Amino acid sequence: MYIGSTGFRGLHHLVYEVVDNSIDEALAGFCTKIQVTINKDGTCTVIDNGRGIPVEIHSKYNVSALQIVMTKLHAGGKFDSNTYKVSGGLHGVGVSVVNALSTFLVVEVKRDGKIYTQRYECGKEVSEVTVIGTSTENGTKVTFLPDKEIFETIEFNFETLSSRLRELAFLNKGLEISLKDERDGKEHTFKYDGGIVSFVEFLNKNKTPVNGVIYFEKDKVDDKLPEKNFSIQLAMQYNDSYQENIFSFANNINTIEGGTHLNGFKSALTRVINSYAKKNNILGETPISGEDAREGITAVISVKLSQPQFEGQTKTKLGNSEIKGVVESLVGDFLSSYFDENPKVAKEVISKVVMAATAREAARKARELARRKGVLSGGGLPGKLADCSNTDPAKCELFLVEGDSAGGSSRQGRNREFQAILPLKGKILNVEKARINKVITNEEISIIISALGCNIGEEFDISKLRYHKIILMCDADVDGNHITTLELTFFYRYMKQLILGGNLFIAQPPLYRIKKGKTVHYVYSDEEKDKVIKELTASKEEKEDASEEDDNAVKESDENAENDKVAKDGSNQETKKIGNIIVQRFKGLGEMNPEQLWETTMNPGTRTLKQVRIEDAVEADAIFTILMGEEVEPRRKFIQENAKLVDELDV
Ligand code: 0RA
Repeated sequence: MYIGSTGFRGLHHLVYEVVDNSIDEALAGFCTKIQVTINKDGTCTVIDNGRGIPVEIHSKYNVSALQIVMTKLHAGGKFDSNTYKVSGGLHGVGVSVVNALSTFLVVEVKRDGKIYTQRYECGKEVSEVTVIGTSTENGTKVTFLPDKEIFETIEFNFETLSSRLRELAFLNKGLEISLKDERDGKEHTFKYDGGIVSFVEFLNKNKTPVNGVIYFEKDKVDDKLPEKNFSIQLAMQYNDSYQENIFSFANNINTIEGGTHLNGFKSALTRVINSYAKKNNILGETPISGEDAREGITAVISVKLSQPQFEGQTKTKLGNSEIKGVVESLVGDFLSSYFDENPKVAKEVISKVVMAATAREAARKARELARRKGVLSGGGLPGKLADCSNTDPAKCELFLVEGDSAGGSSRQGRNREFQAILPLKGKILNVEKARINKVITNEEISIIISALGCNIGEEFDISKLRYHKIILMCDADVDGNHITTLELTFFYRYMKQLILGGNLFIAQPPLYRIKKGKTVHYVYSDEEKDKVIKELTASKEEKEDASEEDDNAVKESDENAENDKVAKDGSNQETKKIGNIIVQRFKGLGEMNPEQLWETTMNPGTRTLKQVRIEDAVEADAIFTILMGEEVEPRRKFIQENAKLVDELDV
């Protein structure tokens, strides 16, 4: 499929595909403004002030070029072969795909003093190209309604569009991109004359930088070999945190799986820092590793090339092998002269890096010690781990369970063939505030690392992963959510590959058990509980009990201590009766018996798991920084703005 999916992502890709065509116009130097509007009727409009799609009759097809661009696959508007096309989008298939996937689409072109329009339904023209007015301006306007027969949802999300458009504005210096939501009036305009320098400043907004942004760009244009054209932009700045935050792009596509451009940059950075440190005698006892060189770095690397090869699970890994060497040598040359010319910055950066190396060495020693004591892997598994018997990682699951008592129930309730249990002592270390040596020597974290077997950071090796499903299982309360957040922070910062690979899940334990006669319902939210109770009381015989039911309904809404007292039964679970319906509230995993835990939360046939994904890497980093980092003020602001979520996030 060209748009990748027919879900939420694919829907938004439609907009990006249209916008990509406008960005091509901007790259060719003819467009300065792109305006995206989510209309009240569910359509989306993209307007640009480029040259306008050509309208003249195409000699080969004997129809308007506009109609060809809009209805023929791969026509994509790339008539003039000398503008080297760099946009990725849907691999450049063009707006005709959007058209084919839309119930209707209307295009308007301002060109040669006139305004032209044509309408399409399900990708097919339903009118001629018609002149509807005059204009002294140039540009293209596309309005489309995604086909609800094709897409699971056709409701556009403002925030999703907003963060991608912001990213595109950063990547295309000076281009103005605006987004308006006519459903509620929300509006954003993005224009960054600093380009990716502004991007790095934005990413470091809630962090403390240690130097100014270092910027470098280079274009390699060869008129005789346009397919070899290549450009690179790099912006980087260190901050005083321990996280590495590098965003790489190829042809404006966020290569979340990295690739040769990223590898080239990393090699150059490590090499230049090592040689500078050696030359200036600031190298400590320990050699500087790549991870040391990147501790606290925020960087954006954006390359453009004419024939990108995208690989990997989500086609977001740049594969062109020649690019590694090209980037490594360009960045290497630039950085070494930059450090020579800016010794003050070089000193700041390198002393930070040397500190990182020292801490890492301490961590290594601690790990060695731990290993010798048998805490970490090296063959031995943690004593607390109740492992499964199957040894095929693809079939195995590891539950990280909150607390020993829940650990006990889940150990009894599980299927020991493929489910392993690791009980954790409550709150693990907040890795956002700790350097690697502390992280790795933290008992709970080291246990997680050794149980998983795949190590962390640079030594991460997915082939050693012992379980392909890792399931975070915490109580459905404020504390449980906090623990989940801490665990997510750890996985996001130290084993991001597991999230990208779709290995990380969050279990969904039920909140209530509702029993009437012999039927039992487990429900997972208060709304669902109310719905089930309503359904159960709606039946005929229940109506006879109406008065009793009313009494109990009043009692139920009255959540006070007295009610609790009445409600407690011997099993330490909160129970309420509504007529002949028994509603039992689970206050924690530990209060469920093993069979209940299996049935509701662990049994692959009946449970619900939430898969953890990174929808938006910029947003994810910002949220972890704000929620788990040092600065209090941004956190306060975030909580105020997201008041509804506070309960869930518990910060
Ligand atoms: C083909 C040729 C030219 C421009 C375009 C397509 C074009 C396509 C889109 C799609 C959205 N906005 C667009 N703007 C322009 C070049 C035409 C010329 O040489 O004047």
